[in-house]
Amino acid sequence: MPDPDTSPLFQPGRLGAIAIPNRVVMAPLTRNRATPGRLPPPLAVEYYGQRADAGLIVSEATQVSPMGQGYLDTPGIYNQAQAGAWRRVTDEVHRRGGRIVVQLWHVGRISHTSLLPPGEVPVAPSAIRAHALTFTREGFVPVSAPRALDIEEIPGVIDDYRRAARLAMQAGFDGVEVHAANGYLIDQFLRDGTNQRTDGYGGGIENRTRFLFEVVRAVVEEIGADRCGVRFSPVTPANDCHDSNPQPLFERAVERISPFGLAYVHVIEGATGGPRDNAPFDYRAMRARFAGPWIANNGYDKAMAVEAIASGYADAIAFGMAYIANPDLVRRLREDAPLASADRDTLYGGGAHGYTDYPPLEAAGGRARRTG
Ligand code: 8OZ
Repeated sequence: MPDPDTSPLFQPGRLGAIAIPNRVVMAPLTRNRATPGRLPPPLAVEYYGQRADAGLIVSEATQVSPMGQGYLDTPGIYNQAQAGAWRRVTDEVHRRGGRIVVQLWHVGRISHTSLLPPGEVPVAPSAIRAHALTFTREGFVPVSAPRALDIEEIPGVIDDYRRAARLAMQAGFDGVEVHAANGYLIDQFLRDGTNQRTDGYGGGIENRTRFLFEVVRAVVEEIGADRCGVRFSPVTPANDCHDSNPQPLFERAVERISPFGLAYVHVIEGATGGPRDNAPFDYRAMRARFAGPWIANNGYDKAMAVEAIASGYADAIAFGMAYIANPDLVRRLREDAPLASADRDTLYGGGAHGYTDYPPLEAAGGRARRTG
């Protein structure tokens, strides 16, 4: 193991326009604590601020429109009030020396009518209901049946991403991450199990990657390619997404967006938050099709992270669950200190408990101690 000062995990680097002091990324983590206007809660200022020594923070998934919401109490970035509330978060992260991008999210078919504007049903590339649950005011319920987006509606959805990217800059974010993973709207367009359209957005791989391409192009036009990342999950089973042949699909997806000169691509290897080996996939072959920085994610420990960076495969590694209970994860990795484990009962919803009350290591050589 290289000593901490020379380990590649703690060397500075660059993700497009964003200079990072180390290669440890905080992965996006849904926490369901937004306030009624779908604003990040006041406690998010402290929560993200506590994690500011990450090389980069990716915010929790944040919907680009009211139709993009699929779970209770997730924040949005589609109006000025939301941008203003996020500004308090980004100011605090920057004050503490950090960097933060917002993850732009549209859930597509993974939603429930009770979460959408009155009279609306979820929208998707095709009217195929997912075998999936979402969390509503009534607890976990099956997602509602979606309707297929009319081709005339698609430019409006792309404009939702464009507006969100503009608001993200007003909110002081360092950039955005387009959420194209985990079976949500963009992923639904990519895969042949969820996209059975017969127009220019469905059929072969060129057509199924068109919506992704157009969303990324809109964001790039709005804020610049070097402030835009994209996240994929080629073989996750999350949210009932399927594709008959993910290897050429995801290789083409990154090849198609590579010429923009993006800040990064971020890939969840295996099943999101689960086993890394649930399905065969050649991530290095995918990586070879993309000319920019690469963030790898899912189940990495320090040794794996060091190896992934030292071998030239990845530029940074994103840690999800570890960031719930270890606000000072960079320091703990650096010092080989023990990691605290997250309380699963306080992941989604609630207040400070399980959110802002995980303590950092005590000064110099102290042990992690859980209070409260
Ligand atoms: C956990 C719970 C709800 C949503 C994802 C945005 O999987 C999510 C999510 C995770 O990308």
